[in-house]
Amino acid sequence: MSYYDLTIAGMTCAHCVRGVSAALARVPGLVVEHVSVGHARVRASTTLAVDSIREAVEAAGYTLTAVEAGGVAT
Ligand SMILES: [Cu+2]
Repeated sequence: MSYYDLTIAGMTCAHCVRGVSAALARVPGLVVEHVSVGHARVRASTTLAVDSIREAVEAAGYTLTAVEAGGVAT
């Protein structure tokens, strides 16, 4: 498992935070650590394609603008 810090455009309020949280929670293999306006931190196996994260965010109506892979989560 690795951390991914996601930068997400289009989020403005708590409603957006809930929407993104729900969308990310539906991605198989993804553990949602934290979501705030414009940002999310998730844990995922290194084999999970970033495309899956991108698709979930975009299906919810937001735009994934950056993904930063963090350290290995224990
Ligand atoms: Cu909102």
